[in-house]
Amino acid sequence: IFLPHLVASMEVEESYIMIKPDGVQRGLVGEIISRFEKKGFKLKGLKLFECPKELAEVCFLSTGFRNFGYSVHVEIEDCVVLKRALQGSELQAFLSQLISYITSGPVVCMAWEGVGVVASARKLIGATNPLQAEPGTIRGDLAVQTGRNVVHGSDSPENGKREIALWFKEGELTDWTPVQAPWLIE
Ligand code: IDP
Repeated sequence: IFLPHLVASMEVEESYIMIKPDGVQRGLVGEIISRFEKKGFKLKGLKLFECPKELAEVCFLSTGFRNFGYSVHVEIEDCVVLKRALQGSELQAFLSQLISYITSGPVVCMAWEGVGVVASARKLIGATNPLQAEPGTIRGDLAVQTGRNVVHGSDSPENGKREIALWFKEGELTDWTPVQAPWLIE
């Protein structure tokens, strides 16, 4: 989903950004990281990671439900029950597709911090369907299909925090002060 109403705030926020397996396979890691770096956000966590199936399920169950018109917040414990209930359904087939995509190769997990980073990152990334994403955005410039849209970005500050906690272990995040900080924020 694209959230044009998500207006950049003046708050310092965190966003979970992930380069999906197609972005890694296509050699776009440097290009994508560089767009966030050049904008002026601060990288707090970075790793190449093979997403376990269980984590993919937690992340995509809510997306799957949303695409079918339901608003559901899924926790890890709910997965087994939900998956059983969905067996044989269209929603389950869609979910399996999303899960095999995200587990098909390594992903790059990132935690970015900055003023208004959540909405700004969504703008840098562009619309979910790359054919509708504006030129100049990551998806607009580098992708053609929703099912291969190279990058993920959190859709709210709350989800930014939640997703960073889900994808990173304690000790994998670093707090530091970039020397350019006073040249970016007055
Ligand atoms: P977003 O990534 O722009 O926030 P969401 O609607 O949250 O978009 O969907 C999450 C991800 O699920 C998408 O980025 C895309 O990879 C995948 N996805 C969503 N809808 C479809 C679809 O209709 N076909 C294939 N993949 C989809």
